[in-house]
Amino acid sequence: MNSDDGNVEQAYASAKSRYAELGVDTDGALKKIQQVAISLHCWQGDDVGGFESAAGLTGGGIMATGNYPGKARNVEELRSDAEMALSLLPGHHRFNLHAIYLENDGKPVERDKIEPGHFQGWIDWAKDQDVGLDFNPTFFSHPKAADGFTLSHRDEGIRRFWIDHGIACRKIAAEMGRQIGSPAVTNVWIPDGFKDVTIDRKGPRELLRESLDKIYAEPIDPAHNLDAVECKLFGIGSETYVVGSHEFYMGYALANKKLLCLDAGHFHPTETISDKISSVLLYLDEILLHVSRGIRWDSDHVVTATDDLRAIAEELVRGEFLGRVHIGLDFFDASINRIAAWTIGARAMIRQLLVAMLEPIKRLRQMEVEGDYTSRLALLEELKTYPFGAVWDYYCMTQEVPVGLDWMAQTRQYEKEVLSGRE
Ligand code: RNT
Ligand code: ZN
Repeated sequence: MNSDDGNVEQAYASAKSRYAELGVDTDGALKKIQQVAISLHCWQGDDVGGFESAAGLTGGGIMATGNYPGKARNVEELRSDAEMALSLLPGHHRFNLHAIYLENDGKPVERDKIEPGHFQGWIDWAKDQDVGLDFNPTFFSHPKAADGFTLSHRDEGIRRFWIDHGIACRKIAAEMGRQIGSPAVTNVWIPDGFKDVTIDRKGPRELLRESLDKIYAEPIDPAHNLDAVECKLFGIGSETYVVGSHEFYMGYALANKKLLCLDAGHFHPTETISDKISSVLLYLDEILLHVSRGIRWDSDHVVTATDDLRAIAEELVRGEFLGRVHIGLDFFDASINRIAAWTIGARAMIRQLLVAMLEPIKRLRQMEVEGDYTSRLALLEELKTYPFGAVWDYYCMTQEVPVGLDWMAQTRQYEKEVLSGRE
Protein backbone atom coordinates (compact mmCIF):
# COMPACT_ATOMS: atom_id res chain seq x y z
CA MET A 1 0.00 0.00 0.00
CA ASN A 2 1.44 3.41 -0.90
CA SER A 3 0.56 6.72 0.75
CA ASP A 4 -1.97 7.56 -1.97
CA ASP A 5 -3.82 4.36 -1.15
CA GLY A 6 -3.78 5.43 2.50
CA ASN A 7 -5.43 8.73 1.56
CA VAL A 8 -8.05 6.97 -0.50
CA GLU A 9 -8.81 4.62 2.39
CA GLN A 10 -9.03 7.45 4.86
CA ALA A 11 -11.36 9.44 2.63
CA TYR A 12 -13.49 6.34 2.14
CA ALA A 13 -13.76 5.72 5.87
CA SER A 14 -14.99 9.25 6.41
CA ALA A 15 -17.41 9.09 3.47
CA LYS A 16 -18.68 5.78 4.76
CA SER A 17 -19.65 7.31 8.08
CA ARG A 18 -21.28 10.34 6.44
CA TYR A 19 -23.44 8.02 4.32
CA ALA A 20 -24.11 5.76 7.29
CA GLU A 21 -25.72 8.71 9.07
CA LEU A 22 -28.30 8.61 6.27
CA GLY A 23 -28.68 4.87 6.57
CA VAL A 24 -26.71 4.22 3.37
CA ASP A 25 -24.43 1.16 3.29
CA THR A 26 -21.45 2.11 1.13
CA ASP A 27 -19.89 -1.36 1.30
CA GLY A 28 -23.18 -2.78 0.03
CA ALA A 29 -23.20 -0.30 -2.86
CA LEU A 30 -19.66 -1.37 -3.78
CA LYS A 31 -20.77 -5.00 -3.96
CA LYS A 32 -23.75 -4.03 -6.11
CA ILE A 33 -21.86 -1.92 -8.61
CA GLN A 34 -19.47 -4.80 -9.32
CA GLN A 35 -22.37 -6.75 -10.82
CA VAL A 36 -23.10 -4.13 -13.48
CA ALA A 37 -21.67 -4.67 -16.95
CA ILE A 38 -21.45 -1.81 -19.43
CA SER A 39 -21.20 -2.68 -23.11
CA LEU A 40 -18.29 -0.74 -24.56
CA HIS A 41 -18.98 0.08 -28.22
CA CYS A 42 -16.18 -0.85 -30.61
CA TRP A 43 -16.99 2.03 -32.95
CA GLN A 44 -15.52 4.80 -30.75
CA GLY A 45 -12.14 3.21 -31.48
CA ASP A 46 -12.10 4.01 -35.21
CA ASP A 47 -14.87 6.54 -35.87
CA VAL A 48 -17.36 3.87 -37.04
CA GLY A 49 -15.08 2.85 -39.91
CA GLY A 50 -14.88 -0.91 -39.54
CA PHE A 51 -12.51 -3.20 -41.41
CA GLU A 52 -14.61 -4.34 -44.30
CA SER A 53 -13.20 -1.82 -46.74
CA ALA A 54 -11.09 1.31 -46.71
CA ALA A 55 -14.10 3.58 -47.21
CA GLY A 56 -14.99 4.14 -43.54
CA LEU A 57 -18.26 5.61 -42.33
CA THR A 58 -20.52 6.65 -45.18
CA GLY A 59 -24.18 7.55 -45.19
CA GLY A 60 -26.55 6.28 -42.57
CA GLY A 61 -27.30 9.74 -41.27
CA ILE A 62 -24.60 9.51 -38.62
CA MET A 63 -21.31 11.31 -38.53
CA ALA A 64 -18.01 11.30 -36.66
CA THR A 65 -16.19 14.63 -36.71
CA GLY A 66 -12.57 15.39 -35.89
CA ASN A 67 -9.25 13.96 -36.98
CA TYR A 68 -7.38 13.24 -33.79
CA PRO A 69 -4.38 11.11 -34.72
CA GLY A 70 -3.96 7.46 -33.84
CA LYS A 71 -7.22 5.78 -34.69
CA ALA A 72 -7.22 1.99 -34.92
CA ARG A 73 -6.59 0.88 -38.52
CA ASN A 74 -7.11 -2.84 -38.15
CA VAL A 75 -8.50 -5.49 -35.83
CA GLU A 76 -5.24 -5.91 -33.90
CA GLU A 77 -4.98 -2.20 -33.19
CA LEU A 78 -8.62 -1.94 -32.15
CA ARG A 79 -8.24 -4.88 -29.79
CA SER A 80 -5.12 -3.42 -28.28
CA ASP A 81 -6.86 -0.04 -27.77
CA ALA A 82 -9.94 -1.68 -26.31
CA GLU A 83 -7.78 -3.68 -23.90
CA MET A 84 -6.19 -0.44 -22.81
CA ALA A 85 -9.58 1.19 -22.22
CA LEU A 86 -10.98 -1.89 -20.44
CA SER A 87 -7.95 -1.94 -18.14
CA LEU A 88 -8.96 1.51 -16.89
CA LEU A 89 -12.51 0.53 -15.92
CA PRO A 90 -13.45 -0.97 -12.56
CA GLY A 91 -15.64 -4.07 -12.85
CA HIS A 92 -16.32 -6.61 -15.62
CA HIS A 93 -17.75 -5.32 -18.85
CA ARG A 94 -18.76 -6.22 -22.37
CA PHE A 95 -17.69 -5.29 -25.89
CA ASN A 96 -20.15 -4.33 -28.58
CA LEU A 97 -19.27 -5.13 -32.19
CA HIS A 98 -20.74 -4.03 -35.49
CA ALA A 99 -20.77 -6.45 -38.43
CA ILE A 100 -18.23 -4.34 -40.33
CA TYR A 101 -15.59 -5.24 -37.75
CA LEU A 102 -15.26 -8.74 -39.17
CA GLU A 103 -11.99 -10.47 -40.00
CA ASN A 104 -12.07 -11.45 -43.67
CA ASP A 105 -8.40 -12.29 -44.24
CA GLY A 106 -8.27 -9.77 -47.05
CA LYS A 107 -10.98 -11.61 -49.01
CA PRO A 108 -13.98 -9.29 -49.33
CA VAL A 109 -17.18 -10.99 -48.19
CA GLU A 110 -20.63 -9.55 -48.81
CA ARG A 111 -22.70 -8.69 -45.78
CA ASP A 112 -25.37 -11.26 -46.54
CA LYS A 113 -22.66 -13.94 -46.53
CA ILE A 114 -20.86 -13.25 -43.27
CA GLU A 115 -20.48 -16.15 -40.86
CA PRO A 116 -19.52 -16.88 -37.26
CA GLY A 117 -16.03 -17.76 -38.51
CA HIS A 118 -15.46 -14.12 -39.40
CA PHE A 119 -15.83 -13.31 -35.72
CA GLN A 120 -14.04 -16.28 -34.16
CA GLY A 121 -11.03 -14.08 -33.51
CA TRP A 122 -13.23 -11.68 -31.56
CA ILE A 123 -14.83 -14.52 -29.62
CA ASP A 124 -11.41 -15.89 -28.65
CA TRP A 125 -10.30 -12.40 -27.69
CA ALA A 126 -13.43 -11.81 -25.62
CA LYS A 127 -12.91 -15.06 -23.73
CA ASP A 128 -9.33 -14.14 -23.12
CA GLN A 129 -10.35 -10.69 -21.87
CA ASP A 130 -13.23 -12.12 -19.86
CA VAL A 131 -15.76 -9.82 -21.53
CA GLY A 132 -19.14 -10.67 -23.03
CA LEU A 133 -19.89 -9.66 -26.61
CA ASP A 134 -22.85 -7.82 -28.13
CA PHE A 135 -23.55 -7.38 -31.80
CA ASN A 136 -25.08 -5.14 -34.47
CA PRO A 137 -25.83 -5.74 -38.12
CA THR A 138 -24.46 -2.82 -40.16
CA PHE A 139 -27.16 -1.28 -42.33
CA PHE A 140 -25.04 1.68 -43.50
CA SER A 141 -21.71 2.46 -45.19
CA HIS A 142 -22.61 0.28 -48.15
CA PRO A 143 -23.60 0.88 -51.80
CA LYS A 144 -26.92 -0.89 -51.18
CA ALA A 145 -27.71 1.66 -48.45
CA ALA A 146 -26.52 4.66 -50.40
CA ASP A 147 -29.98 5.99 -51.20
CA GLY A 148 -30.95 5.96 -47.56
CA PHE A 149 -33.14 2.84 -47.50
CA THR A 150 -32.37 -0.72 -46.45
CA LEU A 151 -34.97 -3.00 -44.82
CA SER A 152 -37.79 -0.74 -46.02
CA HIS A 153 -36.41 -0.27 -49.54
CA ARG A 154 -38.93 -0.30 -52.39
CA ASP A 155 -36.74 -2.76 -54.26
CA GLU A 156 -37.35 -6.31 -53.17
CA GLY A 157 -33.83 -7.45 -54.06
CA ILE A 158 -32.25 -4.78 -51.87
CA ARG A 159 -34.59 -5.60 -49.03
CA ARG A 160 -33.71 -9.29 -49.39
CA PHE A 161 -30.00 -8.48 -49.20
CA TRP A 162 -30.46 -6.62 -45.93
CA ILE A 163 -32.80 -9.25 -44.52
CA ASP A 164 -30.15 -11.87 -45.21
CA HIS A 165 -27.60 -9.65 -43.50
CA GLY A 166 -29.84 -9.49 -40.45
CA ILE A 167 -30.31 -13.26 -40.44
CA ALA A 168 -26.56 -13.84 -40.79
CA CYS A 169 -25.89 -11.47 -37.89
CA ARG A 170 -28.26 -13.22 -35.52
CA LYS A 171 -26.47 -16.50 -36.22
CA ILE A 172 -23.11 -14.90 -35.55
CA ALA A 173 -24.37 -13.35 -32.31
CA ALA A 174 -25.86 -16.66 -31.17
CA GLU A 175 -22.49 -18.31 -31.70
CA MET A 176 -20.80 -15.55 -29.69
CA GLY A 177 -23.31 -16.02 -26.89
CA ARG A 178 -23.02 -19.79 -26.99
CA GLN A 179 -19.24 -19.89 -26.84
CA ILE A 180 -18.95 -17.16 -24.25
CA GLY A 181 -21.83 -18.40 -22.12
CA SER A 182 -23.64 -15.07 -21.96
CA PRO A 183 -26.25 -13.92 -24.48
CA ALA A 184 -25.22 -11.32 -27.07
CA VAL A 185 -27.70 -8.49 -27.50
CA THR A 186 -28.09 -7.98 -31.24
CA ASN A 187 -29.36 -4.50 -31.97
CA VAL A 188 -31.00 -3.53 -35.25
CA TRP A 189 -30.73 0.10 -36.20
CA ILE A 190 -31.45 1.17 -39.77
CA PRO A 191 -31.08 4.67 -41.23
CA ASP A 192 -34.15 4.49 -43.48
CA GLY A 193 -36.04 7.73 -43.93
CA PHE A 194 -36.76 10.76 -46.09
CA LYS A 195 -35.11 14.15 -46.02
CA ASP A 196 -38.20 16.08 -47.01
CA VAL A 197 -41.97 16.04 -47.19
CA THR A 198 -43.14 12.48 -47.28
CA ILE A 199 -46.38 11.38 -48.88
CA ASP A 200 -46.41 7.70 -48.02
CA ARG A 201 -45.47 7.23 -44.37
CA LYS A 202 -47.26 3.93 -44.12
CA GLY A 203 -45.74 1.95 -47.02
CA PRO A 204 -42.11 1.89 -45.78
CA ARG A 205 -43.29 0.94 -42.31
CA GLU A 206 -45.26 -2.00 -43.66
CA LEU A 207 -42.16 -3.11 -45.54
CA LEU A 208 -39.97 -2.71 -42.47
CA ARG A 209 -42.33 -4.80 -40.39
CA GLU A 210 -42.32 -7.50 -43.06
CA SER A 211 -38.50 -7.46 -43.29
CA LEU A 212 -38.09 -7.69 -39.52
CA ASP A 213 -40.51 -10.60 -39.39
CA LYS A 214 -38.28 -12.40 -41.90
CA ILE A 215 -35.11 -11.63 -39.96
CA TYR A 216 -36.69 -12.94 -36.76
CA ALA A 217 -38.51 -15.91 -38.31
CA GLU A 218 -36.10 -18.43 -36.81
CA PRO A 219 -36.27 -18.64 -33.03
CA ILE A 220 -32.91 -18.47 -31.27
CA ASP A 221 -32.24 -19.59 -27.72
CA PRO A 222 -32.35 -16.44 -25.56
CA ALA A 223 -29.45 -17.91 -23.61
CA HIS A 224 -27.35 -17.15 -26.71
CA ASN A 225 -28.93 -14.15 -28.39
CA LEU A 226 -31.38 -11.39 -27.52
CA ASP A 227 -32.87 -9.19 -30.26
CA ALA A 228 -33.20 -5.44 -29.82
CA VAL A 229 -34.65 -2.79 -32.11
CA GLU A 230 -33.59 0.88 -31.98
CA CYS A 231 -35.92 3.75 -32.79
CA LYS A 232 -34.96 7.23 -33.90
CA LEU A 233 -36.61 10.58 -34.48
CA PHE A 234 -34.41 11.96 -37.25
CA GLY A 235 -30.99 11.69 -38.82
CA ILE A 236 -28.86 13.71 -41.22
CA GLY A 237 -30.76 13.34 -44.48
CA SER A 238 -33.81 11.84 -42.78
CA GLU A 239 -35.00 14.95 -40.99
CA THR A 240 -38.65 14.72 -41.97
CA TYR A 241 -39.39 11.05 -41.71
CA VAL A 242 -37.71 8.04 -40.12
CA VAL A 243 -39.32 4.71 -40.88
CA GLY A 244 -38.23 3.11 -37.60
CA SER A 245 -39.75 5.69 -35.29
CA HIS A 246 -40.38 5.29 -31.58
CA GLU A 247 -43.99 4.26 -32.00
CA PHE A 248 -43.04 1.84 -34.77
CA TYR A 249 -40.51 -0.06 -32.70
CA MET A 250 -42.42 0.22 -29.46
CA GLY A 251 -45.28 -1.56 -31.17
CA TYR A 252 -42.95 -4.04 -32.85
CA ALA A 253 -41.10 -4.88 -29.65
CA LEU A 254 -44.35 -5.37 -27.73
CA ALA A 255 -46.00 -7.48 -30.39
CA ASN A 256 -42.92 -9.63 -30.97
CA LYS A 257 -41.28 -9.75 -27.56
CA LYS A 258 -38.14 -7.94 -28.64
CA LEU A 259 -35.98 -5.63 -26.58
CA LEU A 260 -36.62 -1.96 -27.26
CA CYS A 261 -33.42 0.07 -27.58
CA LEU A 262 -33.68 3.61 -26.24
CA ASP A 263 -30.86 5.86 -27.45
CA ALA A 264 -30.52 9.05 -25.42
CA GLY A 265 -30.03 11.09 -28.60
CA HIS A 266 -32.98 9.73 -30.53
CA PHE A 267 -35.83 11.85 -29.23
CA HIS A 268 -36.83 15.49 -29.26
CA PRO A 269 -33.99 17.52 -27.74
CA THR A 270 -35.80 18.21 -24.46
CA GLU A 271 -37.09 14.66 -24.17
CA THR A 272 -35.13 12.29 -21.93
CA ILE A 273 -35.03 8.50 -21.94
CA SER A 274 -34.91 8.18 -18.14
CA ASP A 275 -38.65 8.69 -17.80
CA LYS A 276 -39.41 6.07 -20.44
CA ILE A 277 -37.78 3.17 -18.60
CA SER A 278 -40.45 2.54 -15.97
CA SER A 279 -43.18 2.72 -18.58
CA VAL A 280 -41.76 0.40 -21.20
CA LEU A 281 -40.63 -2.12 -18.58
CA LEU A 282 -44.23 -2.53 -17.48
CA TYR A 283 -44.80 -4.23 -20.80
CA LEU A 284 -41.41 -5.52 -21.96
CA ASP A 285 -39.19 -8.00 -20.13
CA GLU A 286 -35.93 -6.31 -21.03
CA ILE A 287 -34.63 -3.26 -22.83
CA LEU A 288 -31.34 -1.96 -24.18
CA LEU A 289 -30.04 1.55 -23.59
CA HIS A 290 -27.71 3.44 -25.88
CA VAL A 291 -26.25 5.97 -23.53
CA SER A 292 -25.10 8.97 -25.48
CA ARG A 293 -24.92 12.76 -25.07
CA GLY A 294 -26.59 14.94 -27.63
CA ILE A 295 -25.55 18.57 -27.82
CA ARG A 296 -28.37 20.47 -29.58
CA TRP A 297 -28.98 17.41 -31.75
CA ASP A 298 -28.15 13.71 -31.83
CA SER A 299 -24.47 14.59 -31.89
CA ASP A 300 -23.15 11.49 -30.08
CA HIS A 301 -20.81 13.36 -27.75
CA VAL A 302 -18.86 11.43 -25.12
CA VAL A 303 -21.04 10.66 -22.11
CA THR A 304 -20.30 12.79 -19.05
CA ALA A 305 -21.93 13.37 -15.67
CA THR A 306 -24.87 15.41 -16.93
CA ASP A 307 -28.31 15.70 -15.36
CA ASP A 308 -29.52 13.28 -18.05
CA LEU A 309 -26.97 10.66 -17.12
CA ARG A 310 -27.78 11.07 -13.46
CA ALA A 311 -31.48 10.65 -14.17
CA ILE A 312 -30.87 7.46 -16.15
CA ALA A 313 -28.70 5.96 -13.42
CA GLU A 314 -31.11 6.96 -10.66
CA GLU A 315 -34.03 5.48 -12.49
CA LEU A 316 -32.23 2.16 -13.05
CA VAL A 317 -31.30 1.90 -9.39
CA ARG A 318 -34.45 3.33 -7.80
CA GLY A 319 -36.67 1.16 -9.97
CA GLU A 320 -34.47 -1.93 -9.40
CA PHE A 321 -34.27 -2.33 -13.16
CA LEU A 322 -30.61 -3.25 -13.51
CA GLY A 323 -31.36 -6.93 -14.08
CA ARG A 324 -33.63 -6.10 -17.01
CA VAL A 325 -31.73 -3.30 -18.70
CA HIS A 326 -28.69 -3.82 -20.90
CA ILE A 327 -26.51 -0.74 -20.82
CA GLY A 328 -24.63 0.08 -24.00
CA LEU A 329 -22.64 3.20 -24.79
CA ASP A 330 -23.10 4.94 -28.11
CA PHE A 331 -20.94 7.92 -28.92
CA PHE A 332 -18.15 8.64 -31.36
CA ASP A 333 -15.86 11.60 -31.00
CA ALA A 334 -12.92 11.73 -33.40
CA SER A 335 -11.60 15.03 -32.05
CA ILE A 336 -10.01 13.65 -28.88
CA ASN A 337 -7.90 10.65 -27.91
CA ARG A 338 -10.26 7.75 -28.59
CA ILE A 339 -9.15 5.66 -25.63
CA ALA A 340 -9.79 8.66 -23.40
CA ALA A 341 -13.22 9.06 -25.03
CA TRP A 342 -14.11 5.46 -24.17
CA THR A 343 -12.71 5.81 -20.68
CA ILE A 344 -14.35 9.13 -19.84
CA GLY A 345 -17.74 7.89 -21.04
CA ALA A 346 -17.60 4.45 -19.46
CA ARG A 347 -16.21 5.68 -16.15
CA ALA A 348 -18.90 8.38 -16.07
CA MET A 349 -21.60 5.77 -16.58
CA ILE A 350 -20.25 3.40 -13.92
CA ARG A 351 -19.62 6.22 -11.46
CA GLN A 352 -23.11 7.61 -11.91
CA LEU A 353 -24.63 4.21 -11.19
CA LEU A 354 -22.54 3.98 -8.04
CA VAL A 355 -23.70 7.45 -7.00
CA ALA A 356 -27.29 6.36 -7.52
CA MET A 357 -26.60 3.33 -5.31
CA LEU A 358 -25.56 5.72 -2.54
CA GLU A 359 -28.98 7.32 -2.28
CA PRO A 360 -31.02 6.80 0.89
CA ILE A 361 -33.81 5.46 -1.29
CA LYS A 362 -35.99 4.15 1.54
CA ARG A 363 -35.90 7.46 3.32
CA LEU A 364 -36.69 9.40 0.13
CA ARG A 365 -39.57 7.06 -0.64
CA GLN A 366 -40.93 7.50 2.83
CA MET A 367 -40.87 11.28 2.47
CA GLU A 368 -42.74 10.96 -0.80
CA VAL A 369 -45.35 8.64 0.68
CA GLU A 370 -45.87 11.03 3.57
CA GLY A 371 -46.26 13.96 1.20
CA ASP A 372 -43.19 15.67 2.62
CA TYR A 373 -41.93 17.02 -0.70
CA THR A 374 -39.99 19.76 1.07
CA SER A 375 -37.72 17.25 2.80
CA ARG A 376 -37.49 15.17 -0.36
CA LEU A 377 -36.15 18.13 -2.34
CA ALA A 378 -33.89 19.30 0.46
CA LEU A 379 -32.26 15.89 0.89
CA LEU A 380 -31.83 15.32 -2.83
CA GLU A 381 -30.09 18.67 -3.14
CA GLU A 382 -27.85 17.97 -0.16
CA LEU A 383 -26.82 14.62 -1.64
CA LYS A 384 -25.31 16.36 -4.64
CA THR A 385 -22.33 17.39 -2.53
CA TYR A 386 -22.01 14.20 -0.51
CA PRO A 387 -18.56 12.60 -0.76
CA PHE A 388 -19.36 10.06 -3.48
CA GLY A 389 -15.99 10.82 -5.10
CA ALA A 390 -14.28 9.15 -2.15
CA VAL A 391 -16.42 6.04 -2.60
CA TRP A 392 -15.66 6.00 -6.32
CA ASP A 393 -11.90 6.36 -5.73
CA TYR A 394 -12.02 3.53 -3.23
CA TYR A 395 -13.91 1.37 -5.71
CA CYS A 396 -11.26 2.01 -8.37
CA MET A 397 -8.47 1.27 -5.90
CA THR A 398 -9.97 -2.01 -4.71
CA GLN A 399 -10.64 -3.04 -8.33
CA GLU A 400 -6.98 -2.30 -9.08
CA VAL A 401 -7.66 0.30 -11.74
CA PRO A 402 -6.29 3.85 -11.72
CA VAL A 403 -7.67 6.21 -9.09
CA GLY A 404 -8.71 9.74 -10.09
CA LEU A 405 -6.95 11.13 -13.12
CA ASP A 406 -4.17 8.54 -12.99
CA TRP A 407 -5.83 6.81 -15.95
CA MET A 408 -4.92 9.82 -18.11
CA ALA A 409 -1.22 9.36 -17.39
CA GLN A 410 -1.50 5.77 -18.59
CA THR A 411 -3.48 6.85 -21.64
CA ARG A 412 -0.88 9.47 -22.55
CA GLN A 413 1.85 6.90 -22.14
CA TYR A 414 0.02 4.54 -24.49
CA GLU A 415 -0.51 7.40 -26.90
CA LYS A 416 3.20 8.09 -26.93
CA GLU A 417 4.24 4.47 -27.24
CA VAL A 418 1.54 3.06 -29.50
CA LEU A 419 -0.87 5.56 -31.07
CA SER A 420 1.74 8.05 -32.23
CA GLY A 421 3.36 5.40 -34.42
CA ARG A 422 0.23 5.00 -36.51
CA GLU A 423 0.48 7.93 -38.90
C1 RNT B 1 -27.50 5.76 -34.94
C2 RNT B 1 -27.74 4.79 -33.84
C3 RNT B 1 -26.87 3.56 -33.86
C4 RNT B 1 -25.43 3.83 -34.22
C5 RNT B 1 -24.51 2.62 -34.13
C6 RNT B 1 -23.20 2.85 -34.75
O1 RNT B 1 -28.19 6.92 -34.79
O2 RNT B 1 -27.60 5.44 -32.60
O3 RNT B 1 -26.96 2.91 -32.64
O4 RNT B 1 -24.89 4.85 -33.45
O5 RNT B 1 -25.16 1.53 -34.66
ZN1 ZN C 1 -27.70 4.20 -30.87
